[in-house]
Amino acid sequence: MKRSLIIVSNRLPFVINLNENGEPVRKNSAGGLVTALAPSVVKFYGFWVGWAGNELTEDMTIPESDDPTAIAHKIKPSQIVPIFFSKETYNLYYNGFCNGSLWPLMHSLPTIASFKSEQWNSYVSVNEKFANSTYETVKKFENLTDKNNLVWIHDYHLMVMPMILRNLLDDANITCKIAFFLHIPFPSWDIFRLNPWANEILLGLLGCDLIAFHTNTYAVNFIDCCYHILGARVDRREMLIEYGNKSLVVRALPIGIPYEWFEKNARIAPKPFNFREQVIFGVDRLDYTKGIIQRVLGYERFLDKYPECREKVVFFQVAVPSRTDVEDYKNLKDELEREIGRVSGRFATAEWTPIKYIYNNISQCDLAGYYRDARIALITPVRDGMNLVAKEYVACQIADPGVLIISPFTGAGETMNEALLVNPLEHDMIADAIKTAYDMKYYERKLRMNALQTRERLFNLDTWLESFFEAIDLVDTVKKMQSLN
Ligand code: ADQ
Repeated sequence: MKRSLIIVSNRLPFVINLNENGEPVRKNSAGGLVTALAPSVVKFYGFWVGWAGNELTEDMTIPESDDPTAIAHKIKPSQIVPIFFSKETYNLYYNGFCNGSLWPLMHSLPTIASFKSEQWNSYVSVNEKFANSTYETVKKFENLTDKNNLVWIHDYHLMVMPMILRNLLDDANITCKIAFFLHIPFPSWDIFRLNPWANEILLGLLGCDLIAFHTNTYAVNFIDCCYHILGARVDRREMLIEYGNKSLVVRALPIGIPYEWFEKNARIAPKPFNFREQVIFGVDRLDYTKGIIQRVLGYERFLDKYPECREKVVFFQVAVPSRTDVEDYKNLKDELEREIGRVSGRFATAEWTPIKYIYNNISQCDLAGYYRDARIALITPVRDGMNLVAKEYVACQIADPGVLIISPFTGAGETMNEALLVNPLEHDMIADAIKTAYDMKYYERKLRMNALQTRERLFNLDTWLESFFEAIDLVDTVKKMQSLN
C-alpha cells in the first residue's frame, strides 16, 4: 500500500559533525529506533523530523551519507527535516524535563524526579517547534485528503506535540492520522499524577488517533490515567478513550528485533573472549534504570556464597556512555566504577580478574559475538520499557545455548517465561539465579532457549511494524464501531 509517512523523534537517524574543513558530515546512530524505522522511511520515501546535534546550524545543508553500511544510508537529505534549538533550550528541555523529570517518573522512580516550571516551559516550546515543522512537512504530501497520510511520533520527548499538530491540521482541513509509540514504561496513575503537568501531557497525547505501548500493563495504566486524571470516558476491553470530540485507540504492540540480522552476525562475528572462564555478560546504556550496580552486588553475593565458582566465571559488563552531562549519570558512573573496583579487589587473584568492564560503544556486529559466547546474560533493570538486549542475546545463541536471567520489571520479562526471572533488588536472589544458570545442564538450556528463540523469531521487528500499520489502518473502523457515545 502507498503511504505518505513522517517519522518524528527527538533525534534524527544520524548526528551531524563538522570535519576538519568545517563541513558537515553524518555520523550514523546505531540505536534500536533507527534500525526499526529507517527501512520504512526508505520504503515509503517518507520524511524524518528530528534534531541532528548542536554542530548543525541553520545555514548548513544536510549532506548525503558516505557510509553504505549505515542503516539510514538511503535516506536522502531532502527527506530530513532538522530541528534547531539553542544549547540553553536543549539543556532545559532534554537534560531537564525529559531526563530529569519524565525519565525517572515514567520508570516509577519518583524520588529521583525533579520538576521545574522553566524546564516544562522549554519542553512545551520544543514540542511546538516539532509540531510546526511537522505541519509544514505534511503540506508536502501529494494528497492532503488521503486517509493514508500518517505522522508517527516517537517517545516521551514529544508527548504534548500530538495535540498541537492535530489543531494545526484540523484548522487547515488536512486529513492526516497521528500515531504515537512510547518506548519506555507508562506508570500507574498514582505515580503519573505526581507530575505537576500530568493533565497537559495526557491532553497532548489525546491529539493522536492511535497510541501504542510495549505491554498491556502500560496501555492499561495510560487508560486509567485518562480516566482518573482527566475524567475521560474509557473502554478498557476495547482499549478506547473518548474525551470531548476526540477519540483515541490504545494498543499494546511489543517491539521485536531484526532477529535474522543478529543470528547471521552471530555466525560471522569474531571470537571476543580469549579466557577459559565462563562469561556472565551484561550490556546497557549506563543508566540507573538498568540495575547495573544491583547486578555487581548480586555477583559479589554469588562469589561469597558459592566460593567453588570463583576463578571459573568472569562477569563482563559493557556500559555505553549515556546522558553524560546529567549529574545523576555522572554520579552513577563514579559509583559503579567504585563498586566494580571494590568487588574486583576483594576477590581477584594473580591469575583471575572477576569483573571486566568496558565503558564504550562497541559495534553491533562485535556485540553479536559477545552475546554468542556468553554463557549467561544477566539483565537486571529495576524498570525497563522492553529491553532489546535480552532479545538480541537469545537470537545469537546459535550453538551451545546459554541462559538468560532477566528482571520481571522489563517489558521483555513479561513474555520471556522460559528465562530465569529474578528480582534485582535482592542480592541473594541474583546470586542464586546465577548459580542455577551456571549449573544448568545442556538439555534444559536447549529446551528453554528453543522456546525463547521461537517466540522472538516470530515476533520480530517486521512483525512489530506490520502490526503497527495494521492497527493504524483499522483506527477509523474501531472508532466507528466501538464509539462510547
Ligand atoms: P534503551 O534504554 O536504549 O532503549 P535497550 O532496549 O536495551 O535500551 O536497547 C539498547 C540497544 O542499544 C540495543 O539494540 C543494543 O544492541 C544497543 N547497544 C547496547 N549496548 C551497546 C554498545 N555497547 N554498543 C552498541 N550498541 C549497543 C529504549 C527503552 C527500552 C526499549 C527500547 C526500544 O528504554 O526499554 O526496549 O527503547 O523500544
